[in-house]
Amino acid sequence: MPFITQGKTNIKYILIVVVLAVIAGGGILGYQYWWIGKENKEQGETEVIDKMINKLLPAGFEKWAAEYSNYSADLNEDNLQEIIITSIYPMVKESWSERAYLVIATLLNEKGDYKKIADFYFDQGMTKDEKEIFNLRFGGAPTVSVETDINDDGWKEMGASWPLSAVDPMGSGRGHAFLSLDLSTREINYLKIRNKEGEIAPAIFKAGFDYSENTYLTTNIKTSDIDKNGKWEVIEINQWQKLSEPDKKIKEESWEANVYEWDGSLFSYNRELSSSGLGVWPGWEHGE
Ligand SMILES: [Ca+2]
Ligand SMILES: [Ca+2]
Ligand SMILES: [Ca+2]
Repeated sequence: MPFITQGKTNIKYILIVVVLAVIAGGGILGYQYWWIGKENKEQGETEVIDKMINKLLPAGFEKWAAEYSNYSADLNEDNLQEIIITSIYPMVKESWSERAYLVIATLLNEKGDYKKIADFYFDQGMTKDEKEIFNLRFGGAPTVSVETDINDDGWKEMGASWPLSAVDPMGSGRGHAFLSLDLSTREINYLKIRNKEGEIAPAIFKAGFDYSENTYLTTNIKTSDIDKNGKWEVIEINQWQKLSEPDKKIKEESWEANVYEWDGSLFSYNRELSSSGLGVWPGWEHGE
C-alpha cells in the first residue's frame, strides 16, 4: 500500500510538474510570440513610415536624415494619430545644413499614403541675415516634442530642438524653437519673443557651451510656469565660469537669467522675473 500510495503521489507530482511545465512553456512561447509579433510590428511601422517619408518630403530634403515622432493625440479629430516628420537640406562642409522642414501628417495605409495636415520651413519668410542671427544652422533634423497650450487657442505648441553642428555638437550647442500649430488655418509659425531691447523676434534660442578668454559660458533653456500664475515663461540661464592662470581652476562663477513671460500674444522679457532669485523657484535647479 505504501508503495502504491507513494506511486499515486508520484503520479500526482509528475502531473503537477507536467502541468506547470506546460503553463510555463506556454507562457514563454506566448511571450516569445507576443514579443516577436511586437518587434515585427514595430519593424513594419518603421518601414511604412519610411515609405511615407519618401512620398511626402519636398524635393531637396534628405530622406536619410529624417526624424519622426508620433503625436500622442488625435489633433484634427479624424480618429488617426498624427506623425511629425522633420528633415534637412544636404549638409554644407558635412557640418551643417541651411534649411530644415517639418510636416505633420496622418498615415492612411501600409503603402505609406498620407494626409498632410500642416507643414513648416524653418527659414520661411527670413532674410539671409536673419537666418544668421537666429542660428538657423542644422547639424541634424530637429526633434520635436509637443508642449503645452501656451497661447491658449486650444492647440498645443511644439518645441523643436536641433544640434547647430554635426561635427562639434558640444562646442556649438543646440537651437531651440517654439512653434504654434493653428489647425483652423493649418499654419505653423514661430511663437514670438520681445527681447531685452524691446525688439520682436521669433522664439528661437541657442543653448550650449562656449569657451573664450578663459571663461566657460553654459546656456540652458527651459519652459515653465515658474511663478505658477498660469502664464508660461521661457527661461534662458547663462552661467559664466572664469578660470585662473595657470592652473585653469574655476575661480569665479556668475550667472544671469533672462525670463520671457507669455503676455497673451508673445513671450515678453520680464525684468522683475529675470532679476528675482531663480534658485528659489520650484522645479529650477541652478546650473541644471
Ligand atoms: Ca488625426
Ligand atoms: Ca496653442
Ligand atoms: Ca508664469
